[in-house]
Amino acid sequence: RRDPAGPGRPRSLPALPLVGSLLQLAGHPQLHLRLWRLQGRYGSLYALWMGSHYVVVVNSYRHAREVLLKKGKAFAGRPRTVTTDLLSRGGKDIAFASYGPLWKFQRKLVHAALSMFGEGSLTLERIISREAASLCETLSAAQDMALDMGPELTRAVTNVVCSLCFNSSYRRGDPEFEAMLEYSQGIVDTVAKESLVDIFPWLQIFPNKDLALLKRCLKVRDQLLQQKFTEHKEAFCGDAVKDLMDALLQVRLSAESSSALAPGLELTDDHLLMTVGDIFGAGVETTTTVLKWAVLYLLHYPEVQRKIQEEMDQKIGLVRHPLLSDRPLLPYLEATISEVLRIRPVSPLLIPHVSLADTSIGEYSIPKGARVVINLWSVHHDEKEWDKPEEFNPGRFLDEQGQHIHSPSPSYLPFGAGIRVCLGKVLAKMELFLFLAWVLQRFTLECPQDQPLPSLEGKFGVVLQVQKFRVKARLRDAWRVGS
Ligand code: HEM
Ligand code: PLO
Repeated sequence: RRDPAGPGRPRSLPALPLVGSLLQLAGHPQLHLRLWRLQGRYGSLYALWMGSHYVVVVNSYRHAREVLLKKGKAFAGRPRTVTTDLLSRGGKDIAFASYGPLWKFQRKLVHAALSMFGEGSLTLERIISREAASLCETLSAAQDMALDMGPELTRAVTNVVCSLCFNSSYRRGDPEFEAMLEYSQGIVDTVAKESLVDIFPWLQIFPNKDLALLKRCLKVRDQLLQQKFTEHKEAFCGDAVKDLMDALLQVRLSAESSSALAPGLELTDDHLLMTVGDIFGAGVETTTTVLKWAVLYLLHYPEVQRKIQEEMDQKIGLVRHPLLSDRPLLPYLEATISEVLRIRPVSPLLIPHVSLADTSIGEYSIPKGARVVINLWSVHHDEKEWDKPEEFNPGRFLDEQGQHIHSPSPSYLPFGAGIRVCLGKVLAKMELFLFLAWVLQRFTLECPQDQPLPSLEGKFGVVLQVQKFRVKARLRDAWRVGS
């Protein structure tokens, strides 16, 4: 079975019996950086062994596109791991479910529900703007204080997905929201860490205290999800669909009567719960993380912030609120968002893919069942594709006139691509644009006096986390006079 040098296979890291290539990776918590640097010795496509799992690591966009787009279906599987099985009750969600008819059905359902709730219509814009206004109020009240914006950004984003999923929202200091903040942090800190590292549960390489923490957090999450589910089931009458939860309940009803699902397939309560859990979890953690990265980079690059504000002053002014239809008017803000997503990809290794049949990448043969890790960090920091990749430069996404955004290199996949592409891409982009536009129209974000600029180093995990930092939100002069 262990045939790393099989004919036509990618070059492999040295592998020991049982633990595989663990020795090369242990002691490197920033796994995306370690895998990026290993290219120097092994080339951009290489393999390694995690215990009995054969893992192929892709570091170039050419190979990434082949895996995600050209041969998307052949690589559409997902591995089963101890922690993601706990999170998703054995893959009954979307993100950690392997390829199959139920996964396809769930994806289609959520996609349809998201479109219904407003991608393109005014509903989502209204929900996001309401939260943006409330965020600005909080910032106003905390003016000139050194504020940790983390919880405030999280609440704004959470309320958007909460409205979408459950037709509800949280106020400041709501104990249920505080509980959610805590459990979600615990999950982010522990889940999927072992997709590369814990190979044999019986070797117990994965720290048991992490597993205990994950189980504790999941218990709290499950209670919360179950409560929302029960409330919706009791109130559900079939015609007034108010949110994603209702939409899923309704589709299940009609799927049962119209046999939209093949015989033998069933959308159980667990499937519905885990699907909403995914959208809620992904909806909160990803967008919040990008907003924090954006704020952090604006502290480091005040001239970028100034340019965004100048553009807004010219095109929108101070009298009215920013709207989604302003996106073409604010290319520099859009370019800044693109650059944040490039330089600090939220999902630096995507979620591992699995080959569903014997196949190939480039000239290398890949056996069925191989785990394929796409290193988005490498794709976004490739020196052959990007001029000074570690430099934060929104201008690289603008055309010569500075009027339109475009990627100067195809080596850019912040949301993945192909049949596993992010389901929330449109929603996430709406949120990033509106939240940043609202905040920067009113406030200038600064590093509190006498404090060093916070670190730009991320913390690797299922999302690339930002270290905690404080910000001073100063009301812009025009708003001081006007108010
Ligand atoms: C998957 C990025 C926001 C829902 C993914 C993947 C990436 C990604 C890279 C993995 C693709 C792969 O494994 O090949 C992002 C970024 C976001 C964001 C950068 C924010 C800026 C969201 C939001 C939602 C969402 C707001 C929910 C509404 C999902 C789901 C999947 C996914 C359900 C799993 C898809 C599947 O496995 O079939 N996202 N995402 N994401 N995302 Fe997002
Ligand atoms: C975030 C913590 C939540 O409590 C649970 C959760 C659900 C879905 C996960 C998400 C977490 C992290 C980001 C993920 C998302 C599914 C798709 C998304 C992995 C673990 C990305 C970026 O791929």
